[in-house]
Amino acid sequence: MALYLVTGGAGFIGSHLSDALLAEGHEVRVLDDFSTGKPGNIDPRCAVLRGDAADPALVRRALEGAAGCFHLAAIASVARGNEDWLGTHRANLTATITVFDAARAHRLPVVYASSAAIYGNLGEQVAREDLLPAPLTAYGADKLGCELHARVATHVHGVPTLGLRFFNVYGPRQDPHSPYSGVISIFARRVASGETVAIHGDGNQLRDFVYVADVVAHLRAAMGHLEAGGESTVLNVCTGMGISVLDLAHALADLHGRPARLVHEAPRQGDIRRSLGDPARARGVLNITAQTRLREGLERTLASLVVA
Ligand code: NAD
Ligand code: UD2
Repeated sequence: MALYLVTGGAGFIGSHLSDALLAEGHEVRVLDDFSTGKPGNIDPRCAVLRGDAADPALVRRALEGAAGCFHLAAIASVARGNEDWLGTHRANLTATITVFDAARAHRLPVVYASSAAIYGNLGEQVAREDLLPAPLTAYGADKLGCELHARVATHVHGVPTLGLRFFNVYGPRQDPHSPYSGVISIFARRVASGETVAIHGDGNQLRDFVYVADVVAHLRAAMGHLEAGGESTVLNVCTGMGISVLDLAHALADLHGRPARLVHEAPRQGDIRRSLGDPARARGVLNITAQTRLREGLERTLASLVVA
């Protein structure tokens, strides 16, 4: 059993990961500034450090005695990256370099969150890891920067790194109240409370939605891969199947047994038209695939809202 640092452990994905690590008998230390994360997401068995993941002294302290780091802290909203370019840059890239730098001393393995946003607009192509990245947003550019600095961490400083390019993650605990949150949590809450659902643009934009438990399984497998001496690399975390935003709104309304009430709004600036990933490389390297079907994941997400 080991001690792991989870940055962003008060957030949506980080809190599910922490729960899974605790269930396996590991110790978890969370570093979070609570900018979007919530204390209530954190299991009381976790040790908590409150602060900025771009603070070098704090991150060094957070890594003391740890066997590795899952670096998930970031400002995850593409829209916020458009509005606050410099502020999100500090959280999304400077903090990642800070973590790699702190991991240098003991060459600790770092599994970090990259994003499908690094691909940019691929037209009809399915996103494969060997395609040339061409991000279209500050968020995507910073996540690509994380991958480039991970190469430096590995090749110059001997830090094992694995970057996971998450596609659109969804599930319980994704904040349904913030306008910056993921589309499924926003739609699920609005459908459940009988409110209208806002479709940005025509709604035919396509996304590859991956359930949070599957993302957690990839994160754990990635750490296991590095601990076993596996190569440092980047991998997609996706299902390989897409659904349009419009069909998603109808699917959620159907599950709720009521017709969807839709309003169309202006398209979001820089919105990717089609985001669909190829999971083959992750399957090859980590021997893992996303298991949860969209319908099942949506049902669990809706059920969590009813209980909450
Ligand atoms: P989230 O907002 O729920 O979690 C992020 C956490 O990081 C929050 O608890 C927040 O308080 C914390 N944080 C932000 N800035 C910080 C800082 N400077 N110092 C310390 N803590 C800070 O988002 P999430 O969906 O759980 O995202 C987790 C990671 O996965 C992020 O790196 C995000 O970019 C990435 N990602 C998410 C998705 C998705 O669909 N949710 C897709 C691709 C990549
Ligand atoms: C998500 C992640 C981001 C990133 C990227 C990977 C979130 C919040 N963001 O960005 O972190 O890594 O995936 O590609 O999870 N939409 C509506 N109405 C709404 C809200 C959204 O139509 O009320 C549309 C939106 O315009 C977009 C789609 O739904 O076309 C998905 O939006 P999103 O914000 O959930 O996620 P995305 O793909 O911008």
